[in-house]
Amino acid sequence: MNHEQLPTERPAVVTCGLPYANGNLHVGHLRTYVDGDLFSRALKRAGQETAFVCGSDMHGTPVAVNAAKEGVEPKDFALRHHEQYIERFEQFNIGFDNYGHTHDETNTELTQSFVKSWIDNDHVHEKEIAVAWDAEEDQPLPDRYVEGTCPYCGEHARGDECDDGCQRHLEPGEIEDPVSTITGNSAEYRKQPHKFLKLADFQTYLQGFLNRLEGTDNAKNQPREWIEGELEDLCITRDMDWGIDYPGESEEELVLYVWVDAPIEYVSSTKQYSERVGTDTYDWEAVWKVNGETQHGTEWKDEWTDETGEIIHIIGRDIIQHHCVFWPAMLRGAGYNEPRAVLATGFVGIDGKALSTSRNRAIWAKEYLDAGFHPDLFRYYIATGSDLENDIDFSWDRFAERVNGELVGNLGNFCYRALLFAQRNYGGTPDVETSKEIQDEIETALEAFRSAIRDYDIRAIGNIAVELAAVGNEYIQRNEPWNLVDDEPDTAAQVIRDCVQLSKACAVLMQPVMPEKAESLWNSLGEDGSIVEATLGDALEAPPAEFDEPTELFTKVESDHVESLNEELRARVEAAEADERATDGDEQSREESESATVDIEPLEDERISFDEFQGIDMRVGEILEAEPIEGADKLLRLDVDLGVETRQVVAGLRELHDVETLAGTRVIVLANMEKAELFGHESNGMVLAAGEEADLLTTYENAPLGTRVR
Ligand code: B3M
Ligand code: ZN
Repeated sequence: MNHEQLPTERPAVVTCGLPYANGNLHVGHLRTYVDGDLFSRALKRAGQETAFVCGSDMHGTPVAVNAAKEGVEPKDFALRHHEQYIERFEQFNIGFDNYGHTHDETNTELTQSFVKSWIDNDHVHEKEIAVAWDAEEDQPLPDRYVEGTCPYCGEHARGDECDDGCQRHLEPGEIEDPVSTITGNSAEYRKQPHKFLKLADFQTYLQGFLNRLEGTDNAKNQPREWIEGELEDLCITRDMDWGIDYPGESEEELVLYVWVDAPIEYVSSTKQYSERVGTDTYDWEAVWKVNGETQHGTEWKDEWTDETGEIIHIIGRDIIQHHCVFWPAMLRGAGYNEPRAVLATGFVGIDGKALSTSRNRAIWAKEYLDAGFHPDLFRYYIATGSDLENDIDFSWDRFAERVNGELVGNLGNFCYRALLFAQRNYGGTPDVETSKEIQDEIETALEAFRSAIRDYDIRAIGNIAVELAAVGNEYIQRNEPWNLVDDEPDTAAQVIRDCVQLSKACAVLMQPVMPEKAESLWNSLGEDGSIVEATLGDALEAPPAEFDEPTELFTKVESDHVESLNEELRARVEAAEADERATDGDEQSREESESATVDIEPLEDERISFDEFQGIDMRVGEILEAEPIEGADKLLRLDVDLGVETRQVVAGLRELHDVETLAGTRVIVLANMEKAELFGHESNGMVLAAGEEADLLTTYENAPLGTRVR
């Protein structure tokens, strides 16, 4: 059974990955929060009862290691950053309905009740395992206290995550060539008893879960590989003081692994929200439980039921495994509901390179605000900068270009022109009905908004108002009302009436992405109350007959401002790089991986001749059929129509694209690629695609199949 389309009659919760309370937020961190805020506002706007919740991630070695560097207690350290995050999120108009933290009482209690429930249902067992140990300091080295080589991909990795390489979670003892991050000594392994969640108990369940899961393709497809073969146990305890105690009597020494209590904060934060507003207003149990109760046994929920709420997680793409494998197993083990959708976003790079906090190639959230830019401009840039799964590059040049073109030149310009003309000539909204043409345009935009919600297309939601303003600009330009006022006053009134209505629709539709700017436009239209209360239907209701002279919505970003910001960033990056070269030539930046991203390859120096290019035979084709190749996780067998013949091509698209949707896609094929045999299938040609995510090359219009590409 498939999920019913959004919005539904049931309550929803939208969550964002919890930020570790261990540092300052930069523009890369902000991406998921902007996207989550936008999506939850859009859902509310579409009539879905929604809570948007999150909290700070206070525990684990990410916090303990950084606190130790400062020589302060982890709790004080984490609380300080927690307070700072609250302020920062507010400054970016990220309006959580509840923002808690993992160390508070609600989460401590709920986490322990989850673990007790796993124990009671026989999903936990104890094993002795080898854990990394610093012999010199005589202390265990959990997670980020140790670094080494990933056993899966060979890249440099931290104790519990391969964030430079394959992004997999690593269990204690798995990392190779372990080195203590405290002393730099080679670590040794020692035997210690630990508690484990038996993920294998949930193997069949997880397969079904992934089939039901909605959201981005990476979240739906990547985990399939990770649940092939028997699922290994998940170690849920650590030898540390800082964390939530394991709820057993004899295990005082052990705290729970940070990835146990962190996602449970999603539930705790929803619970706190419910307690604050009252369960009549929002009932957390109606979302997180089935029929409001925890469920156990094998019977329930192999299919979706309509007795639950809608759980939607928005996360960075480096924590897909935690959210699409561990978390649903944790929920099910405790008898809770499952996520309906996981949206995993790409990273943010700076000026075409990976963001790196250690190299100071970062734009900090505070720095953006200090530069004097409105938070909504950043929100717009980030939410619409690429499709959700792809990386976004942030550069001040591109920021200025987009703000000046799309916001100042298009959206702002249209609304200002329309309202100013209306106010000066009619004192407000002209007293006529909106034309059919413009009503239809608005209805089309409303439908695009609804359909983007159904598709979790955050970028499309963010773009709609700007697209509608483009319609308005074209309309006002085509009708030239300023030439009509004297000779054709009725037509002039009609055109302006339409433009005022379009401005109102823009306000309603832009609110999820630019809430504060939408509120200003709403005020300019003379509307009562807050735009937060407005419904989608209000986009078609007449604005007040009278309003004051409008103010401009956006201001142009000046080029000398951009130049000075670029200069500042450049100087800082250079200083950090010089410093790094001077102090430690070998030590590669580890934080690089925090957003390993758009590292663009340098352009090829060597030129090819026109004749050589003529030897490359690229053709327009269309995929007729796509099917997975047995035993090959990444490969698909494609039949591609090249007009003159149909070719079989083997392509590595399986994990990156939704196999069902490939048939019918127009592609570009390198037709004279030498033949190859892969997993017993002949590959006769190569389908062209860009980058790590295999973004397929296609045609702009409809050149016939077989057409040569030059
Ligand atoms: N605190 C941050 C990260 O790994 C981590 C997220 C927890 S979400 C439950 O991106
Ligand atoms: Zn790896």
